[in-house]
Amino acid sequence: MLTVLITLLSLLQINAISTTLAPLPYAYNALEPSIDAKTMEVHYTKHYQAYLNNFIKAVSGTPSDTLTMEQLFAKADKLPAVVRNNAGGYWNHKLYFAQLSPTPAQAPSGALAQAIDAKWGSLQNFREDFNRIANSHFGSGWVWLIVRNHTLEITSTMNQDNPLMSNAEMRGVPILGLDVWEHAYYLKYQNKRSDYVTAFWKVLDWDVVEKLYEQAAEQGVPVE
Ligand code: MN3
Repeated sequence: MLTVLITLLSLLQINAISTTLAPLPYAYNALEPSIDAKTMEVHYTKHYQAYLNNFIKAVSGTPSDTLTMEQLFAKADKLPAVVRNNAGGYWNHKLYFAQLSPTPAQAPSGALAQAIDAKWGSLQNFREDFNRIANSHFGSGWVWLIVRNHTLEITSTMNQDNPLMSNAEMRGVPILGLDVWEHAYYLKYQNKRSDYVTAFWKVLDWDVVEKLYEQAAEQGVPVE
């Protein structure tokens, strides 16, 4: 429980950059059968780790070395591709792994549930919209639920970009992020991305999404 809490707290500090990955707060096989153990292990220990390693290598000794994640993302359009891709890769995966759980809250409650109902009418309608965007996203990227101008929006980004970046089509604070890179699902689902997207909802912990929503609502959000 403490590990989960620490992970969550560090997740909420978007400026925090650590040089090592915290251990995953659940076992690689804990999300079976929704997400298989091999995918989790390779995704966490190879892909996520590589983004962090390559990010540190790319910024070492450069002016970017002293910037926070937030500052880096704010000038993402001016960064070398290697910095932007790996900074995004690190941050996006931090969110991804922290929002998954073997014992997830299956639905939002409180203010987040109200905001989803206000925008989409129901959680099911929201999921249908989100799934449509996730299933039709061309190539590698991410699909997000963001807070923008005090409202919720669904958006997607290419590669390892995210909605905090200056170049994002729709900027806002991500409170839920779905990795639709093939490395996130191919071992188990092959070309059937929609089966992975369906399975994702079974292991998404809405408590985490809700905490991020509350924080985003408190702090205010970037406005175009
Ligand atoms: Mn990934």
